[in-house]
Amino acid sequence: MTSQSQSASTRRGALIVVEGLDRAGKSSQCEMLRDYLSKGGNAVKYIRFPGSYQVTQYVYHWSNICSDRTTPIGQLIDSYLRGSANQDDHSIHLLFSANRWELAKSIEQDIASGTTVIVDRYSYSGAVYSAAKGNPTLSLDWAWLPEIGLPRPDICLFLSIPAEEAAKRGGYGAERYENETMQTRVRELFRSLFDRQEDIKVIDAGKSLEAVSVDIQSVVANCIGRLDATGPLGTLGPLAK
Ligand code: Z5A
Ligand code: MG
Repeated sequence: MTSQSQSASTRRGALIVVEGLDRAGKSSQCEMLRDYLSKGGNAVKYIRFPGSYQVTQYVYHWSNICSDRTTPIGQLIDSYLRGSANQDDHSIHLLFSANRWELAKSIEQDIASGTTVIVDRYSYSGAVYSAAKGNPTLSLDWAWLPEIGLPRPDICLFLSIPAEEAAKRGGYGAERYENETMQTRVRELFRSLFDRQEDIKVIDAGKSLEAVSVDIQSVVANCIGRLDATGPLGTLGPLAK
């Protein structure tokens, strides 16, 4: 079989990004979606950012990926988030982006070979959290620039949750961005970013875990069903003006 006819016979996987504020339930929902798709016979991987691409056992319908912030870049980010190391705002921003770039090729290869990849936080968090710091030389537009050219999600699910509901889910922890002021700015910036992006699907994440999961399954099934018509995986472009 030629490589051309091989690729023509392999249906590509979908790139699904899950975004949202702290405690919106992103990681819980990514895991539930991974299990749901795996049980349905799909090859599926799950990546968390900031983190590393750790492929563990990969047998038929079962796969697992976790993030443990152990790549050299992941470690720098981890110590910054925990407050044990300081970084210039631009510098840490570019490290978050580099953490995505170091995995971009693997993501593209997985998608091309028919694996659906679920990503927990991506470029949208990257741009928004950095811009939320209010540094006058770090605007949302500046923050988006290093993301241009990364694999573009087929769909980005934004888990929307009121601040009061998020606070009930365990409150804010010890990490750098986990405070009310930062979270309010982040919420506003996600809104401005999504006004300038396509393929964002807002999910009401204030419902029960199971109800949110069912809503996500339906959106994702629709996205996977449209893949043949969607064409090859795209790349992130500049923000609309
Ligand atoms: N960051 C950045 O600055 N630049 C970047 O490029 C990237 C990230 C990628 C760490 O992210 C920080 O990195 C983050 C942005 C910044 N800063 N902050 N703040 P992270 O992804 O490692 O951590 P996180 O997402 O903020 O926190 P989280 O705790 O992992 O949130 P979550 O994944 O959305 O929620 P969860 O773990 O699934 O659930 C949280 C709790 O709520 C848990 O007890 C659940 O059982 C409960 N839960 C979840 N869903 C429900 C429902 N539906 N009902 C009731 N309870 C629920
Ligand atoms: Mg999480």
